Amino acid sequence: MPTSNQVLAEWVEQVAAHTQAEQIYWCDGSDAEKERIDQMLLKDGTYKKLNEQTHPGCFLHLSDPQDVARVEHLTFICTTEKADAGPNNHWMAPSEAKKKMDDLFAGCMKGRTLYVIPYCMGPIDSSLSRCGVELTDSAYVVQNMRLMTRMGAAALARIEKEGDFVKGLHSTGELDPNRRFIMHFPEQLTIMSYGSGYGGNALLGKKCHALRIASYQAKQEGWLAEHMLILGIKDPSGRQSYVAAAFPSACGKTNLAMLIPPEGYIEDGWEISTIGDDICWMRPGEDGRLWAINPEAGFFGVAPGTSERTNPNALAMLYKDTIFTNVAETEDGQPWWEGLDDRIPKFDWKGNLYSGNGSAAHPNSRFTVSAKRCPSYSIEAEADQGVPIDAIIFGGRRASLVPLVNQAKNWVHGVLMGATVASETTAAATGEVGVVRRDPMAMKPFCGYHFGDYWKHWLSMRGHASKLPQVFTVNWFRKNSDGKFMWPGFGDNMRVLEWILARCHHEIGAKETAVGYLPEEGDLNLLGLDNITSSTLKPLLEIDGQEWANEMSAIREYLERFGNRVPEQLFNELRAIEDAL
Ligand code: OXD
Ligand code: MN
Repeated sequence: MPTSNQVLAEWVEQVAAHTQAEQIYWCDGSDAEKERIDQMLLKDGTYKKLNEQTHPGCFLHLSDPQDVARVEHLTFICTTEKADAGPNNHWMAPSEAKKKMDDLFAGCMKGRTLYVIPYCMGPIDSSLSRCGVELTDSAYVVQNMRLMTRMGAAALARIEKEGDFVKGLHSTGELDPNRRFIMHFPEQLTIMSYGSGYGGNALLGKKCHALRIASYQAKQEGWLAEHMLILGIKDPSGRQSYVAAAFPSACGKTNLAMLIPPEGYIEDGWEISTIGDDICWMRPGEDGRLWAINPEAGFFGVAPGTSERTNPNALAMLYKDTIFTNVAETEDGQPWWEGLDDRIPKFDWKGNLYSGNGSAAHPNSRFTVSAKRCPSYSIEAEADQGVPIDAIIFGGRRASLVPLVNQAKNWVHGVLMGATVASETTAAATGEVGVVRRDPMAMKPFCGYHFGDYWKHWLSMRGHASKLPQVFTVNWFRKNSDGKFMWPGFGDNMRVLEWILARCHHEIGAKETAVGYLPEEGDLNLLGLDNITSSTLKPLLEIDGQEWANEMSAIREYLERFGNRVPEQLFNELRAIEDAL
């Protein structure tokens, strides 16, 4: 399936020569191709077939035990000027990075096939979508990209029509952590990734393209590429609203995106639909609103904790045509992970007999599945124009301080809130788990340029869109003095969403505090919630002046670390809050 796009044809030839690939294979995205590659992966042991009766078309892949998460310390933004990458990124000079990667790639595909994957991020005919081509020597990557993007002949046709595309070069190399780098060259719309087969490092359409490179493109072109789920909510009157929500990795974005409301809500006629669970591209429309698409076509979700109680929609989609990576396996060949149910698996995520000690599935074990398999997936996710966003939510895991929900007073305040949210780290990235770190807009690992410029870009949206969404923070993870979660979360988060929408549509008042608008006592619908009354909820909806004054000092210190690129408006807003406190 060679191409009429000269740049692409020459790049493929040049990479094949440099890597000494044994053969070149152009992916067409067909069912026959999928079947052929599945069979090959089964034969070479990359895949293990799961129970065909309970999980038809599902496969288990166990990765190298040292290659199970994103590697932020090995991920670089290679802009000409170091200052443009900002203190939020690791930086390497483009020439040095290119030389390092050329050395690693030299001859690395000897005896291997070079797969060419043309892909489109977003609906194939949408003007909001962008295309890329990933060259990889991993057939496992091909099968994941098939689920996560619109890949193959249709994407290639769009690339040939448009001309430009993001170039992504990937090799699993030797899977040696000492020979592993994920390099981004935003100015050249190029990605080079070596030495890992893990999703966020290897499926280049996802974090590398749709966030790091796209955030850079979005800044040039006046839109936003964000680490956000997109959720549709229809109320009993039939009014349809859309919410985009940013949470750090492994903080429940997939669960929120697929939420099933409490029974009373369903009876009343509320409906939730899923547009996306991880990435959101938003652009100002002619009507002054922000219109959003989910650039992905599938879900690469965290398995542990997914259950009939926490996310029935997710569970329902995982019984067919799913790739499981690093989960455990039951005696009869079913995938299993902690939190699923009380069966004891036979094998752990390394393929060893499970001893009963420690986790059987890796804490960052994953499922890859087409979005179309999700019962709550909405046809609106395929709409070329996207969906109009009413509310933007920023969240994180905070055991203390941060209330259940808080509305920003205006856009600048909302940007300040987003820029300074903090969360406890999770197993989605290599490193210590449970450490509180600031994770602006949940983009700490994913912003392709200097955070100061990024916040300026967010503020500039006021000039492009006259009807911007309302901005909120949420915290489902507050704990009491016994270390217990104070809010039930999951489906009950609907109660908070209802309040958020009522605020967006100017239907309800709020308690004004120095740090934002909070629900008045009695305004959150608690009907049908056992053990939670307005009074037990009180501490979750209060602001402690002294603690928040301390938080503001910490925020000032944090912003100052980004130097003079931080927009002055954020400091003005901060000062106003400090005065009010
Ligand atoms: C992801 C992540 O895989 O954020 O979505 O790590
Ligand atoms: Mn993510």
